[in-house]
Amino acid sequence: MQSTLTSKQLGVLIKNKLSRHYGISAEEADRKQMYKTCARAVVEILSDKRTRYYQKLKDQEKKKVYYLCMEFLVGRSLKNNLYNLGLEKEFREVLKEWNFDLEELYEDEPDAGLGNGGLGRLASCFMDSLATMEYPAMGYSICYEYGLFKQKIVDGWQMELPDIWLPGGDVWLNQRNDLAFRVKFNGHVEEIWTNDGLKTNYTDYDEVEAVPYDMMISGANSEGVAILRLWRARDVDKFDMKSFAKGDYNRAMNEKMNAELICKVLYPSDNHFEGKTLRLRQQYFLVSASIQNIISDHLQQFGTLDNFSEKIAIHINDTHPALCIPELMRILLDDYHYSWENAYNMVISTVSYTNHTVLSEALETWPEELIKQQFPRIYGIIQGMNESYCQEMWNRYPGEWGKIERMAIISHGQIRMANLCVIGSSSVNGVSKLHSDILKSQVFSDFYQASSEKFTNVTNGFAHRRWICQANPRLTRLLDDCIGEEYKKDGRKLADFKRYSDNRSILRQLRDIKLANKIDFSNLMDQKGVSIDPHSIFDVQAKRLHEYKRQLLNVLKIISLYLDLKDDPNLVMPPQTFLFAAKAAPGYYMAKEVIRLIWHLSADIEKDPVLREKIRVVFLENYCVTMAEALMPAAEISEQISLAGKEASGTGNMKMMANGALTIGTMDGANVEIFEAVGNENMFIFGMSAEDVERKWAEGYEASSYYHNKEKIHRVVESLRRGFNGESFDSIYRYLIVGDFGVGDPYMCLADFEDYLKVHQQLLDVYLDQHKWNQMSLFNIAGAERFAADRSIMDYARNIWNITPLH
Ligand code: 475
Repeated sequence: MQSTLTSKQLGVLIKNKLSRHYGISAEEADRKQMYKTCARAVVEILSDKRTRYYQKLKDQEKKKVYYLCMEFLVGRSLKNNLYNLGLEKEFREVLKEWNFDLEELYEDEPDAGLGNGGLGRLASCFMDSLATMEYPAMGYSICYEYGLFKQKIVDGWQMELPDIWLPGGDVWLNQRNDLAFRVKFNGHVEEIWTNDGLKTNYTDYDEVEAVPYDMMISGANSEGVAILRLWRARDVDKFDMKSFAKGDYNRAMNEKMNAELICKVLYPSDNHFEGKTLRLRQQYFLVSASIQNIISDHLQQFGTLDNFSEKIAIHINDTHPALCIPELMRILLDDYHYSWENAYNMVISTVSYTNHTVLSEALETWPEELIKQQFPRIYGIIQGMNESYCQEMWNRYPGEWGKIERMAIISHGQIRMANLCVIGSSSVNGVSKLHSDILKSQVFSDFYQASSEKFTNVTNGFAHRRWICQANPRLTRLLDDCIGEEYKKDGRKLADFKRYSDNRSILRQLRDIKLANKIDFSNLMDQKGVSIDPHSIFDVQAKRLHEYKRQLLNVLKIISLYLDLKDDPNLVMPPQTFLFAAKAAPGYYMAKEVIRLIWHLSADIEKDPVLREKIRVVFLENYCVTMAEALMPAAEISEQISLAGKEASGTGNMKMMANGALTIGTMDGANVEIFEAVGNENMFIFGMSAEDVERKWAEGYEASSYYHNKEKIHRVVESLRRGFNGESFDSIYRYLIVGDFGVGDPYMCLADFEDYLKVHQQLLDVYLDQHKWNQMSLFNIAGAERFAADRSIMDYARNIWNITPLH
């Protein structure tokens, strides 16, 4: 239900809070104080709503899902919650009386950037759907003190600055000291025989306290409120009084620093495994606190764990929380004395796992020794699971050593988290049809043969209320007028928009909306000192910087246009602005080189008055959720050009299409399903398919032969050596042509280059036919119908978690 507060009641609520927290009146408050006060008012409204909702959930004794993820890329909360509560109008009115502008207050909220990219943003979109559709659910993660770094570009170099989000972000967090748990690390485990059999004795461990900070997320136009529980580490009181008394304050404080280090900072690598001990400790910290919390809640409600897997689903988002499998085993075995077999079955039937990447460098493997040292009991359990699984496979596939070795959890001194997840859960899913097929046929093919029933697909989605209704109010009004408001609850209704594909007035309005959004975006960038021509085509590639995503291929295309224009300044070409937004992992050299190339190419073009009338390149600094919310509605061309087979799904592709951008892309990830949705006539597909790529590798791919034999490629690659804006890019030339170990161009940019150029030209030709373009745009908006996160969540609920909503 929408909240029924009147403006008057709201006014009283806000005034009381201002007085309590600052001792001031509304007239005396500054913007920061007013933002925080509004946030506190919303939190209070949410608390009441949650109390009612949780009572109902409890009464109905419904099965719940717990979603464990190391990342939630939340972004801002004030606007989202006001929108979902249906209170934007009331807040706007009250604030106006005191001369505050709600839109300005929104800008005072820092982004909660507790995630890297796709995986973390997906988790946040899912929380919105779970709340809106009133599924019993809770998210668990870590309350990082610093979120994903802030990006600054200095002379083309990416600099990383700390993201201090808590001052300003903390108003959304409700500290729950009453729900703290202790997490144990290190120490020793002994096995002892007692009258009741073999017992384990765990001694000499270090303890850290995990304190939950709850963030509430309102469902849209529903009674639901989801809770995202973020754990912070706190020193358990082991203050060293002796050292303190001797004046050794440093030593006295040492313990504390160590404990609190755990949730200091989010690791900034996306699609890449970072084998740091602190990261492993973060993972166990999340998992242990969450599982203890789940068990204690369950016992409180039911008084027994015998019905645990009937009432609880635990979902692990990628392998990062994989240790929840042995942790749950540990508690069932050691604390509640279930037999190994019973515990094992309970765990498997409770846990499900989503894989988000096939990149081998992202696969988590931890040294056995490290796991043993950090969590000795967990290590013992993993060993036990490994042995029993290998034994089972040995019975099924006698003599097939190679196969069994590939499926083992422990091999060559390493613990393979993906294998642990597949073995320890009842469901394994990929995030697009193509990706799930690749999991079955390649990454997990042995497991698929052994237990095909575990494998399934759930194509990703995006929170369409956030990414259409809140981010693009103009388009929302048009949709409301054309198809009514039902699509807000039921994304599939967006398909009704197709009816307007021949309506010239609607198509013109679509064009006007896009232009207005582009002007808004240009104005926003103007404030940051970046000038963009809103009348040029906005060609957007916004995503993490990664070789496989091939920002470089996009740059090579732009360089080709650049060289064409240098050769013939009179060449007719519609003005285009190529917008890049991307953070590179701090230690990722090639990614940073690509940013430098984009930056210098941009500077080079700016110096040429003829060129810059036709093509401009803009690198948008510090891409984050809030910037994406402004950028998606302004995008006209969506660049989704990963090497086929590598992008698990992509979700920016969905957000841009839903805002009317046309996709130029490869048959990769969810692009394949976008293609199914809109058809060849409404999308620009180019390049090799995933199968073509496999074949090409098998045949032997030689980047240098493209370089030597294809004139356009030669010209572009050569220009890298000459450089731009006075900087040579020999590093990238070498990456493409020479490569490490003689394999140049590992993501096959050159193989797809010519087709990409050709299709880009076709796209420009269509752009000149505004009517056709607008029609295609409309089909994309309507076709986004199947990518609402609500649909993904219904798939998970029905096919994996086996949960039903409140009503
Ligand atoms: C995919 N992150 C997108 C998105 O499903 C997909 C991995 C290891 C360590 C740290 N971070 C990661 C990812 O694997 C990740 O973000 N994957 C992304 O998940 C949601 O849409 O294609 O690349």
